[in-house]
Amino acid sequence: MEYTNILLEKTGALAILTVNRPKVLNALNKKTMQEIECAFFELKDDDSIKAVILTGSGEKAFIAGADINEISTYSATSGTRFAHQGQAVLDLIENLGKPVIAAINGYALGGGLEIAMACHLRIAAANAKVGQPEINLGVIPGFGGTQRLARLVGENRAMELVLTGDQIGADEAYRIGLINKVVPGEELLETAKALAMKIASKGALAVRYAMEAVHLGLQGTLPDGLNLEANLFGLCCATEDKREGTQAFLEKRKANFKGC
Ligand code: CO8
Repeated sequence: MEYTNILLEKTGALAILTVNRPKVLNALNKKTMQEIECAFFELKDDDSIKAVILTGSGEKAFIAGADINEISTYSATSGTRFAHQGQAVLDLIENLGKPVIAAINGYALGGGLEIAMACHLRIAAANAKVGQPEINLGVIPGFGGTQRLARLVGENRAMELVLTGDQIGADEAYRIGLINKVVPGEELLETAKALAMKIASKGALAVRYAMEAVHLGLQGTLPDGLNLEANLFGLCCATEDKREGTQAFLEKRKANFKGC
């Protein structure tokens, strides 16, 4: 697929996907969502890629939400359909099997915050602002915001953000556990890259199973989660990476993981 609204750059084990509609603060229209979906399918199948960074073009915005021009045309039926389609793209990101890091370089509002929350880790520039302003448009979050925000920061904070539509700054977002780290804007991409490469240097299967255990475990009961963890631990024990990781420790050398 030829991409017109995103940029996809691959360097070694790392891919950087940049939403590239700076004139509208990288708002997510249907075409952009299709391109993001296509790119993530490509990255999922590309065994050379071990980590992905998602960011936005320009210095002002990560993603300022779904495209309000399109939302203004939705009926009940098409609104439901597009919410489902958007949710499927975010589910693809969340279940990619490799870490996706959101590098939040400015506004992450509405669908922008929702896509950042579908990523596994979030780093923000100090000037970033995040929020779920949908209520100001007479709608509610539709790309999973009511669900992922409450899971990340708790019902109380999520309810406040969703009902007021207020934006909060990067420091406050960090304080409530919505983002992992705040850095000066000029250090954002390098910090995200360093984190991505640190995780990419681990055993890819262990990384995948760890994400699965945390994410799927949170959807069910504690006994179900513990059972899942034990089964995935057992799967790890069958890998070459486990043999290499434990041997390397015992031989006092650095492990060289192969992802198998
Ligand atoms: N959609 C379309 N265009 C946008 C959007 C957007 N979300 N955000 C900004 N733009 C456009 C502006 O219209 C403007 O265009 P133009 O230059 O042609 O007038 C350009 O981007 C620059 O924006 P501003 O002039 O407004 O820049 P400011 O610095 O003054 O303000 C803000 C920046 C505060 C980010 C402001 O642009 C804003 O409030 N944007 C809208 C934020 C918002 O409400 N986001 C939520 C959208 S709804 C949503 O995301 C729902 C997700 C689930 C949908 C499920 C079904 C599909």
